[in-house]
Amino acid sequence: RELEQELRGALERGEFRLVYQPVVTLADRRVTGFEALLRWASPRLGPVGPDRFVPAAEAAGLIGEIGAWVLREACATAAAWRQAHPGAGDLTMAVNLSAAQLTSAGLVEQISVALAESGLPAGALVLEVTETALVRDPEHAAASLAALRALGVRLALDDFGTGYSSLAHLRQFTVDVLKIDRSFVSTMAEGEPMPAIVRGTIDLGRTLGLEVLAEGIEHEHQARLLAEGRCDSAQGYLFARPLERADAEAVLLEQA
Ligand code: G
Ligand code: G
Ligand code: MN
Ligand code: NA
Repeated sequence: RELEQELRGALERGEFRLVYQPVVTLADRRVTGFEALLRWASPRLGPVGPDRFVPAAEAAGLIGEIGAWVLREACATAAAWRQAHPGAGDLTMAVNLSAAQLTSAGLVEQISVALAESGLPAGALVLEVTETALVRDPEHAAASLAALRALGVRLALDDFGTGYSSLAHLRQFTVDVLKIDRSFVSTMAEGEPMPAIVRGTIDLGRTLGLEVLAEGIEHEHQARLLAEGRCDSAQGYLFARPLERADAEAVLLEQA
């Protein structure tokens, strides 16, 4: 198909880049890390979002090399930022993994290479997986997560609550961070108490000793309520959109 056709060679032609969305602490709104988000500017098709091209790259058998590039680029960037910005010595970098990536044979090797080449400490890399990806092949996924954990990287459960959320999964798939999906945050209305599902998810995460991160914060009242509710950290347009590299660096300079 046309998308797959255009994807072939896109990496070599330099058509991919990463943008970086800040992660902030809710208590004092400091940037503690970034989530790397892949962008593709196709000369023929224009900008295409990862929602469309990641599945196409999987179908075309290209997700392995694209994913490896994302990991190398994100790790190198994080390592450079930690060195250049005195206040960013503990900065984390999160990278999204699709279902096919999670269970691919080369993943552990790709991550080891990205860490070794960049010098980024494993604990600074966060790998985001979705429940949907985990339940596709649960045994294989659990084995992959265990292997990743053994490398010392951190694991985040992305879009939490939108997949086949079950408490059994939280036991079967050990993670470090719970990311509350933005569809739940968007139900937080001004002047209203915390929706029970958000409250319950924060409490569940805390009880399990996980870091709880809320996604898609667009309004000040949401940030305040989540902070009061002891949610640890957040991402969202209220704080920053996904930023081009130079703009992300400016954010780090500002808070140095
Ligand atoms: O940034 P944006 O809203 O366009 O992201 C849309 C979706 O694409 C999200 O679900 C996000 O997790 C996914 N995504 C973004 N970057 C990457 C990437 O580098 N690899 C994979 N597998 N998914 C990504
Ligand atoms: O599935 P995942 O959580 O990885 O998706 C991340 C996507 O969410 C990115 O494409 C990013 O552009 C988008 N995003 C980040 N913050 C906000 C926000 O505050 N509101 C909305 N609508 N989308 C957001
Ligand atoms: Mn994500
Ligand atoms: Na998400």
